[in-house]
Amino acid sequence: MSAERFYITTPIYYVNDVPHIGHAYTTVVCDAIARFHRLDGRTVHFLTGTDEHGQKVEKAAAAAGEAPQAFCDRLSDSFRALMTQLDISNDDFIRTTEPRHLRACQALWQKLVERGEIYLGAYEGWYAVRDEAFYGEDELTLGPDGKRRAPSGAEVEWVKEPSYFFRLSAWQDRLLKLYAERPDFIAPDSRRNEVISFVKSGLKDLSVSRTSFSWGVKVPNDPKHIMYVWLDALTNYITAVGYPDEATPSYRRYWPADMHMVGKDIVRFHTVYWPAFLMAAGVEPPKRVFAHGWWTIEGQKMSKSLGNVIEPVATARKYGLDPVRYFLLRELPFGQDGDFSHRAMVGRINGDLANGLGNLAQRVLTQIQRNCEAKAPAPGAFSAEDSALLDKASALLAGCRADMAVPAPHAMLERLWAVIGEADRYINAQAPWKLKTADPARMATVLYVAAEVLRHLGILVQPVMPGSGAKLLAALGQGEGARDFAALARRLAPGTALPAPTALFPRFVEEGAAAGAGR
Ligand code: ME8
Repeated sequence: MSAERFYITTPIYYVNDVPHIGHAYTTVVCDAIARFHRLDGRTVHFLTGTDEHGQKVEKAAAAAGEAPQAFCDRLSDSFRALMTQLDISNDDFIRTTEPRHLRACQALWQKLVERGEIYLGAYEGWYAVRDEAFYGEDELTLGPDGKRRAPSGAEVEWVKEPSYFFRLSAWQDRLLKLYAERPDFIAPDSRRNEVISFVKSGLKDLSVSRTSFSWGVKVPNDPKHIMYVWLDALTNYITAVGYPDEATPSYRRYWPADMHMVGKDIVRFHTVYWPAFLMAAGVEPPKRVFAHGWWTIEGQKMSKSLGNVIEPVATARKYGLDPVRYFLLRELPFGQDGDFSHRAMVGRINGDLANGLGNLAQRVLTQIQRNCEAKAPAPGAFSAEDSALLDKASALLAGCRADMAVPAPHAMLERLWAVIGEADRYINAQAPWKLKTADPARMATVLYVAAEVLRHLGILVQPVMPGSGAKLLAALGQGEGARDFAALARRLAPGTALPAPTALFPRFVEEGAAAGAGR
């Protein structure tokens, strides 16, 4: 990974409702990746935002009895607040109702018209408002309630109206060529295979405008039509870096994006429609689209009707922000589906965090505080055990880089936690508390080695748990200038003053169990 810039995006979220844990998940994943690259010395541009047009949002605004723009302003604010509440380091927050975006959409449309990629016709077929997607008859199932549904479960309705079409059918071969030439354009492989077989099965021209409602970007020179919300939404990724001003420094620096992170539900839009729109307009497609899995909640699909929608801010308040960020990234192999359960969360908090990293930090820092005059001790010659552990800590960076290039944040965390386990075993074996009077010089070496390993862990855990990583580094006397990955090449300076440690991760105590736990 030698490129010095890195542009990563989340999907822009529909403002038909307030944020839930799925939105938080994608955003936290991107945040960890963005922070990782920043700490590794790259110039990162991390984009997130809200998708505000279309029939789904228009209906939600009407149901709330509000004008669409006022409704969007309110809901978009709740997503913007989410970014602060989850400690998200996004560089920009785009809203599709902003003037910069309307301008970019209309410019892209104009370009497609000029290049003969858009023509006027009439659409007749099925449409699912919930998915904002068109479906073929063969994709639908007829439920016992007599309603036709899309594969996602969304109800469809018959739509018949004049419409502009994008010549998607003409892009089939060029899309297949793109996938063949750039095997990592779609990841993971299971998604790539699905997309390739979908495209091979034949592409129809895509309806890209609607006339039956009005909440959207107007088609240039034909304002009865508004643009299909996905053409509008996808364009956000180029709007944000300056399109249509292709000569502008941010556009030249950041486009094509290094990674569009999406959920598995919206792969087709990002890997078929989006590269086709861009190639048709003479714009370079993004480098990569990664589709992650979906969370169920206590074994069930998350849904409003089941009343099990997990609200991210309340969840962070209950368990702690960094523990939730850790859980989301550690609990499931990235790319696969997983289950969000209270039990699993508490297991991670008390096991991995309180008993794992928290306990290691506490025992090492407390001994230094008591027995080394609250200063990083000066080590003597390293034993084979010392060197073995230090080498494992030094090897972490290369391993973590490989994990985050996949990206596999769960693997990065497993790698860090394997070293936590090693460090625990090392301290148990070396028993520095027994050396205090018998061999204080050896005690100093052991505690130095342990503190140096903690410093590595503190630096490398920051992308996932920025607050806790910073707290651990502060407890090791490491200021802001000593917290990036370049600092891993240096060593903890003996004599560094270490402030009195405070617990990194409190144990999670179930309500009602508190009295027992206090005894
Ligand atoms: O699709 N588990 O917006 P959206 C994991 N506006 N991730 C989940 C999830 C779950 N249960 N539920 C949702 C849209 N997500 C469009 C995108 S982009 C140009 C336009 C996440 O508000 C996941 O990332 O429905 C999914 O792709 C996204 O939320 C859908 O958000």
